[in-house]
Amino acid sequence: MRILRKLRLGTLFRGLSLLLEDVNPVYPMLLLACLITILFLKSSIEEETSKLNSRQDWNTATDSIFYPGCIDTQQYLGDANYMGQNATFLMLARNSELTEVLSTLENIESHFNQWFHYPYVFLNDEPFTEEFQHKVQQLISSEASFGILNEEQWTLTDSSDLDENIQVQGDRDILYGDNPSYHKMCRFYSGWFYRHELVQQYEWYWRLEPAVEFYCDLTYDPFFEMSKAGKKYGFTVIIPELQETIPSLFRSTLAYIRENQIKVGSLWKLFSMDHHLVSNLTSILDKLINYPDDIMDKISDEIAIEHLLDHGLDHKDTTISSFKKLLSRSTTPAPMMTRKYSDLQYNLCHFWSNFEIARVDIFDNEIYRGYFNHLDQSGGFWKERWGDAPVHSLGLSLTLNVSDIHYFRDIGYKHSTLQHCPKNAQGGELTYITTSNRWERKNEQNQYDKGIKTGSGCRCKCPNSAELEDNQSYCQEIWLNLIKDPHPNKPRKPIFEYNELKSVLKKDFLSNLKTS
Ligand SMILES: Nc1nc2c(ncn2[C@@H]2O[C@H](COP(=O)(O)OP(=O)(O)OP(=O)(O)O)[C@@H](O)[C@H]2O)c(=O)[nH]1
Ligand SMILES: *[C@@H]1O[C@H](CO)[C@@H](O)[C@H](O)[C@H]1NC(C)=O
Ligand SMILES: *[C@@H]1O[C@H](CO)[C@@H](O)[C@H](O)[C@H]1NC(C)=O
Ligand SMILES: *[C@@H]1O[C@H](CO)[C@@H](O)[C@H](O)[C@H]1NC(C)=O
Ligand SMILES: *[C@@H]1O[C@H](CO)[C@@H](O)[C@H](O)[C@H]1NC(C)=O
Ligand SMILES: [Mg+2]
Repeated sequence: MRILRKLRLGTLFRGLSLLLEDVNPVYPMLLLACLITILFLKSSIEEETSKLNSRQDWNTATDSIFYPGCIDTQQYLGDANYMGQNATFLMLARNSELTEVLSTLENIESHFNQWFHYPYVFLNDEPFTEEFQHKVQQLISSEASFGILNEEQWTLTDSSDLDENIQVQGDRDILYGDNPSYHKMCRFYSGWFYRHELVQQYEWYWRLEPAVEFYCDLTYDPFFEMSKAGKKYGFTVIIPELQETIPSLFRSTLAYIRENQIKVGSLWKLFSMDHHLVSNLTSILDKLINYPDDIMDKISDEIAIEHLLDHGLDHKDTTISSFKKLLSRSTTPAPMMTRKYSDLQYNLCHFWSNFEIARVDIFDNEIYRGYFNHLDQSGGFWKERWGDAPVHSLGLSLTLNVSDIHYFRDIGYKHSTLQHCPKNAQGGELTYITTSNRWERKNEQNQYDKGIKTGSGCRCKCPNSAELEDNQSYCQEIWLNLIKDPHPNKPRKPIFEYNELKSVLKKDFLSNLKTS
């Protein structure tokens, strides 16, 4: 390819030189320089593109894509080993959101459910109108049930300072903080959805919201594949929460763990930052060392200061530098770690819970229910604006391991302004076969993105706007490191022992002293 390009360039250049024979020979040279620059820029852009996160292979032994690209759904459904699961879609919605609800349903039916016919559960804090129920039923290829939430499930507290607390959150511009129904929605999804009688009839659910979009076809059954792989919770987006919405959520979580002596799962590592990096530290160093970058710096300082105190001042540069370290330590207060509790801190990461494919029983158990009750009693659902997403993530990490979680990387999904849309799998685009003329795709509707070798998507059509995987938070990085870890369930341990590390660093210090 490269050689061909060069050959063509050579011909072009010779052609141009003939044309420009009478012209100052500098011009063709300039032209050539321009062309070379353009080619160079093009290839360096190509190289940058190939480094993008979204173009990497993320499959590991702990979590990988079920089927990259499309599969033959009719053959899949006919396989003797295939079993439809005891599963439903679940959506909480208002009557006023009918248009947005129908838009979600069109999306999920055309991209998935026209082949699988899973039922739907719709929930609302007031009765659904006839029109709502009728229009929904007309659109879907399966059954729908419509439920109402009771008083207990859709409430906050009868405390007299409820309004004031909500208003203060508004004054402080906390996102949705001054919206009581938003608080109720978060509380409902945190602790009640799985107890609703309609949801109790199923083993699995797929949560949907009004006005979400799916960009690819899903030609296999995610419930069945999760079940086969022993997965319990699936997500499409992991991002950090806004700290102001959850100031005391983590402290409350730690209290629950302590009071009930819970042995957390390895999923806990995805959400908690451990500041206990070196064991057996002195109490001063324990305050000074909080992040990996602090370790070598602070212990080297300690060695220099100790040496100075033992040997006194002389006029050597190293002694002066040690003296400066002592001075700096005595005049700099230890950093304030306002969000650190017993060496742990919530890193704010959470699975974005507006999309979930999960088992009902990971919530419907004693530990999770106890956790929700504990949180509910602390008042955080109205005194603060705890979202159901961080509550689900932290709550599930009490019992689940990293290996119980599946990243649905191949599901292209958009909610509000954020989206994840996968690259198609190269050569994995089977012909789209619809089961109803309603979902027929004509002409350009039936044209999809070009695939790449590491792609996972089936017949995706991605928008041009920002891809989350390429503009991601540290949360994605932590997830990747955990699934790459060959022993993700091993408990986290401090990286170093203080005395060992100190003796190594002290040798360095002394040998530098000799040479200086
Ligand atoms: N029935 C009912 N549903 C609600 C209520 N508040 C929220 N919901 C539903 O809960 C889901 C999430 O609520 P939203 O207010 O859209 O929250 P969000 O999606 O995080 O925020 P946006 O990005 O602003 O849409 C949606 O399915 C809503 O339809 C309510 O008061 N009654
Ligand atoms: C589905 O699961 C629910 C909850 O576990 C159970 O009560 C119900 O009997 C199951 N239904 C079928 C058809 O297996
Ligand atoms: C902790 O430090 C003390 C002295 O500072 C040392 O005697 C002891 O062996 C250390 N403990 C461990 C586990 O290394
Ligand atoms: C998580 O892993 C630990 C250690 O391997 C294991 O004992 C435990 O049963 C696992 N938990 C779940 C929910 O699978
Ligand atoms: C990354 O996200 C930020 C904020 O969400 C946005 O302003 C920026 O344009 C995005 N960059 C890319 C390359 O998508
Ligand atoms: Mg919404």
